Amino acid sequence: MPERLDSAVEPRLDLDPFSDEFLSEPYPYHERIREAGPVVWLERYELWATARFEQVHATLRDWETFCSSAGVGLSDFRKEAPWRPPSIILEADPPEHTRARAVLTRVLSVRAIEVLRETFQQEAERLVGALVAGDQGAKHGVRFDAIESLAQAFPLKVFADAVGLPADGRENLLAYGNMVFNALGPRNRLFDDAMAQAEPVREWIAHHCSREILSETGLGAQIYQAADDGELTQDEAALLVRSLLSAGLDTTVIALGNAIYCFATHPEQWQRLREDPGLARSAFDEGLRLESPAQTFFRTTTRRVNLAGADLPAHAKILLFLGAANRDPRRWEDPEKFDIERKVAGHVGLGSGIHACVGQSLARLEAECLLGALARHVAAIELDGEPVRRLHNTLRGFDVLPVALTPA
Ligand code: 4MI
Repeated sequence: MPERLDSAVEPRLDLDPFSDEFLSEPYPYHERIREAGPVVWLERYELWATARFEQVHATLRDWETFCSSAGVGLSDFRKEAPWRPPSIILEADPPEHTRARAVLTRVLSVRAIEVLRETFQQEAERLVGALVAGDQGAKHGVRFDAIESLAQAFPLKVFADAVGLPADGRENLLAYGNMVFNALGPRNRLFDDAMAQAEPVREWIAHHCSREILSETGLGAQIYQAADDGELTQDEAALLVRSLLSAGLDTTVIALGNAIYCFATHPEQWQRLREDPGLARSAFDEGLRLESPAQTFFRTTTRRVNLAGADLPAHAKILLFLGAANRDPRRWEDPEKFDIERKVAGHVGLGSGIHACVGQSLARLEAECLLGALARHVAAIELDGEPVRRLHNTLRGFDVLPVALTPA
């Protein structure tokens, strides 16, 4: 662990951001961290942390000082062996990062994925239409678990199809994603449980990164095409497909679930969306801001640096509270309000800078199609029982979200 410099004056806090208590209801803790100072020292893990928008944003953008190649979780890859070979995009710095990023930037660009829109729209109509028609006679509307029936069902179909995965076994992506993101935290019970649950699917994932398994036209095949064109080695192509499988499913499932939760608890915002389904895209972003699926990431200093008065030595880990930055009253007016018409651009729910989510256009396309179809077919959406939270070292979302829909 890095030594604290003698001159360090930043506030010291004795909180565990990875405890069940914190993860169940993080926002009061976020406020304590934000208000204690721009940069704080977390005694329990002996690391720096920031929950303010300005410092989170600045840290994300300064990749030369705050690097990713030592891992973006608590573990420092220079001191501890990672649990899997590092990602060549997430856990890399320029210049290595640049080559991998260029391939995914192209394959996942707005223009490249526009060809998926029609299929996504049809699938969203089919899924929502079937749900709404399923139980017309029900007195209190149509009742189901929105996580399983919407937030999981839709990406499991359209994202996995887009990548080019076979139909069989794709639900393995859920357990794998759960492990990838839990493994960014400390070795607590959540970490161990996620590892144990995903152990049986690790071989399936590795196998499904190979060229022979993937369809000839999907995103996976396009990554292998980049290898054929000399941009990547074949091994790097397999690792970039692994990145798609790691980061592309669980995140969107949680984000869609959180958006549905926001609407179920803010009926007036649902009515706004119904009046103007064109708001679906920015509504999704407002959900990302208010209930950020990726709550935290770490960076590691490459040199001694002063951050808002705190003197950080080289090789120190810093914990960034993205979810808290997205509710920082210094940056957002009425930060706790779900307002789908707010100017939400600039939130850090998808990061910022060279590592900002490379799949964000694909995620937004999924959300636009699913929320748009719901807006056209659903007059009202309400909670229909207690949602069950998923406690998770990085992601904030639900395991179960019982809802009742009134068909339009
Ligand atoms: C930011 S979430 C994430 C991104 C990339 C990867 C995993 C998770 C990966 O494996 O490259």
